[in-house]
Amino acid sequence: MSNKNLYDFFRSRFPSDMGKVFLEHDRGTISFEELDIGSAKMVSVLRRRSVKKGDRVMVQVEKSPEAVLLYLACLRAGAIFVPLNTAYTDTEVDYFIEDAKPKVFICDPKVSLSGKVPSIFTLNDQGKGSLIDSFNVAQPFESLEDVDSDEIVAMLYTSGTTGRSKGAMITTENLSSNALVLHKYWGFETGDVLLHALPIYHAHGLFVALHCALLNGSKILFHKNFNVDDVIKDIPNATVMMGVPTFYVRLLAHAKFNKNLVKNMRLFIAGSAPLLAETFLDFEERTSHRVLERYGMTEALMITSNPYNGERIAGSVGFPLPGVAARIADDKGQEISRGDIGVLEIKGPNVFSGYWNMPEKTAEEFRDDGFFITGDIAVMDDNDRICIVGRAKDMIISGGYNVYPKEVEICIDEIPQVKESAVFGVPHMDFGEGVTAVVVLNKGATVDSDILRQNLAEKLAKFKQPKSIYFINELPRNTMGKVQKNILREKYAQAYK
Ligand code: MCA
Ligand code: AMP
Repeated sequence: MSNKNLYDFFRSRFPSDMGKVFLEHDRGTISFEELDIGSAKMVSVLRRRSVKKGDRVMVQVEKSPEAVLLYLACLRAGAIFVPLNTAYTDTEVDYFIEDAKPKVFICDPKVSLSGKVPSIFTLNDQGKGSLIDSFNVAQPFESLEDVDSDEIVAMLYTSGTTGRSKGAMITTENLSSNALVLHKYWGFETGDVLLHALPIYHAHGLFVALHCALLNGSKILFHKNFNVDDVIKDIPNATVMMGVPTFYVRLLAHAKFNKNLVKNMRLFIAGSAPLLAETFLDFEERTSHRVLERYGMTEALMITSNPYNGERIAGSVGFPLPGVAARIADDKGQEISRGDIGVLEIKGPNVFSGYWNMPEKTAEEFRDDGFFITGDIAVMDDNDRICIVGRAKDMIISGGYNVYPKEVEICIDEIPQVKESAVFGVPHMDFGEGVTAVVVLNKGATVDSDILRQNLAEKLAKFKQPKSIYFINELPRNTMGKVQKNILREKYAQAYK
C-alpha cells in the first residue's frame, strides 16, 4: 500500500460515481460520498475532544452506520480504534478503560460507567446521542494524518488463558495486506453486494467484511444483527455473505431457505469457529453451494482459506493465504512431519505487533524466528492444506465468541459458598459449543444456581455465562492434581442434545 493513511487507501478504490450506495440500513442509505464527508465530520468531532494521532478511542456501541463513520474517522485521524463487545458488563469495561486509557469513550446512553474516562460521548443504534449532536454541527476535517505501515490503528481485546484480557495491537499493514489478499482470493467482482449481519466490534465483521466491501466499492446490506427472518428476506439482494457457523445452522433450520432463494448468491463464507462437516454437507445439499471456510484470529486476521476456484473440503480450513507462512510445530517450535498433529505457527504481514502493555506476554507467543504460536492444533498435508483439529489453549467458542474457562472459573470461585469449579465446552446445536460449569461447594454450604447466575451476570458478558451449571462433590483430577476436563466433556456431552 503506497498511501500514508489506510482510509485514503480505501478511498482510492471507491467507485467513480460517489453517489452510489455503500450502506443500506434500517433507517435509509449512505452513499460513498456521504461516507467520505461523514467520516471527515466525525474527525472534527473527535478533534474537538482533543483526540490526536495515537490516542485510543474506545467504543462500546450497538451496530449502526454512525459507528462505521466513527471507525473510518479514527483511521483518518490516526487514532487507535478500540471496539468493545456490547455484551461486556461494567466490571469488564472498567478493566479495558484502565488498561487502554482512552481519550474518549463512546457508549450507549444507557451504559453507566464508574467514571474513569476523561470524556464520554453517547451513540445508540438509532444514531442518536451526544456524538451525533456534535456531528450534526461539525464541519468536515479533510486532511488525513500520515500513518506508517507499522503504526497501530486498532486494538481489539481478546481474552486469555490466565483470565486477563489482552489488547491486540493491529497495524495499518496488517489490515491493508489482509484486505488486499482476501479481496483477490475470494474473487470479489463488480456488482458484488455483501450481506453484513455480523457485529462490528470484532475482526470478522469490522475488518474482514467491511474492508472487502470498501476495496471493492461494493454495497453492503447492513443488518443490525443476525435475525434469520431478516436475512432470509435480504439474501436475494446479495451476492456474498460472511458469517459464523451459527448463521448457517440457523439458515438451514429455516423452512424458507432453499436453492431458489440463494440463486443470486456467489459466495457464502464461514469462520471464527469450526464449521461442522454436517452443516457443510447439509448446506450443499440444500443450496448446491459449498460454504467457503476460512480460519483466522484477532491477532493475525485471516490466516488460511479454502480456495474460491479449487476444492472446498468439509473439515478443512484450506491453505495459508498468499504471503502467510505456516508450519505445524512441536512444543519447541520445531516443524514436524506433514500429516502429524502439532501446533500451528504462522508468520506474515497479517500478524499483529503485540499485546498492549504486555511485552512479556507478547514475547511468550512468538518464536525467535518471528513465528506466532496460534495455540490451535492442526495438521497440514503435503499440499499445504490445513485442518484445525483442536486447541492447545483452554478456550471455548460459542457462536463465534471466545470464552476462556479460566475467566469464568475465577468469577465462580469468588462466590463465598464455592470451593472450586471447572468450566468447559460441550457440543451445542446452535452455538457450536455451550459453556458449561461444574461447581463444588464448601462443606455444608448451599447455594441456588439462580443466585450463582445472578452473581455471574454482574461480572460476565452474557455469552460467557454458563448455559448449564451442575453441582458435584469433587472435580476429577489426575495424579498431578490437574482437573481432567476431558472426563467432564465426555460426561456432559449430551447436555444440549
Ligand atoms: C448471544 N448469546 C449467546 C451468544 N450470542 N450465548 C452464547 N454464545 C453466543 N455467541 C446469548 C444471548 O444473550 C441470549 O441470552 C441467548 O444467548 C440467545 O440469544 P440469541 O438471540 O440466540 O442470540 P443472538 O443475538 O441471535 O446471537 C447469536 C449470534 C451472535 C448471532 C451467533 O452471537 C453473533 O453474531 N455471533 C458472531 C460472533 C462474531 O462475530 N465472532 C467473530 C470474532 P438470553 O436469551 O438468556 O437473553 S472474530 C474471530 O473470531 C476471528 C478473527 C475470526 O476468525 O473471525
Ligand atoms: P478470536 O480470538 O476471537 O479471534 O478467535 C480466534 C480463534 O477462533 C482461533 O484461534 C481458532 O481457535 C478459532 N477459529 C477461527 N476460525 C476457525 C475455523 N474456521 N475453524 C476452527 N477454528 C476457528
